Amino acid sequence: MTTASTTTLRFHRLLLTGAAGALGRVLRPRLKACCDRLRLSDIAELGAAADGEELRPAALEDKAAVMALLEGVDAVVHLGGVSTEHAFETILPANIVGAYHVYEAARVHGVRRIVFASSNHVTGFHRQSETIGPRDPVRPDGYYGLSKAFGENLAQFYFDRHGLETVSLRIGSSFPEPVDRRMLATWLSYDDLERLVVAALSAPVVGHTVVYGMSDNPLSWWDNTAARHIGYRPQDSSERFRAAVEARQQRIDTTNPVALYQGGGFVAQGPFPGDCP
Ligand code: 15L
Repeated sequence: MTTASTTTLRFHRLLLTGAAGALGRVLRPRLKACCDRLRLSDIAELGAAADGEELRPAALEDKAAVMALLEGVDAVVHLGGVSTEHAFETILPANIVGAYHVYEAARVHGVRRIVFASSNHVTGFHRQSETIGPRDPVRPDGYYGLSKAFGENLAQFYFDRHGLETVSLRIGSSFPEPVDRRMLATWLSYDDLERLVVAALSAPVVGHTVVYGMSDNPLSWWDNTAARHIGYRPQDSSERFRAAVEARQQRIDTTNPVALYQGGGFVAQGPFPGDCP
């Protein structure tokens, strides 16, 4: 497997949660260079263990299971949980209760660092005409974005109270290529995703750092200076896809909230079962 990063950092045991998800499957072969043992967890099927891999299925809402999952682990890449907008009742156990379990288990087991897959949807209700950075107010665009804001606050609290370090990655749109005009700003290539995660694991001191997960896109809504500080140097850009995207999506309806806000379609989802009429 060719990897995009050139890290020499090695943990003894690194845990990847959400390993069966879309980005988990991308990172699984690429994180091996960072560790002797890669522990993989999910509630979905993980396939067969390759050399150096340990498979540990676990539900994030099961505190005892998460406590056992983090035993003997040096660092965590926490992608687990629900990764799109859903009813609050679906988000709560996996993303809110589950994140608490991961941090509590990390504290108990003396884990050094967590790389937390947050999301751009923490700030999705900022307008596309704004340029914002991690110090601007959060404006979550749904229950999913709210749960990621909770995760970032949890990370800050565990650093302030217990010294447990986190890099929260507000991931944009990590797909093989940008498929619409919004993604020309939010796209994060898989190689840059790997570079970002490896930088977040390797930077010597991070405290709790919040960065955006984006490639070197010429159109951008995010000031990502903090990502430079942790050593992230994106090498891909959405620019080479621009002509194809613009040909496919020729008109933008600027009265549509989806085209006004950074969160795109997430800002207009719901109501969900469980919401009051
Ligand atoms: C996310 O947080 C989602 O996990 C992903 O599926 C995309 O929808 C992405 O945001 C996005 O904003 O494009």
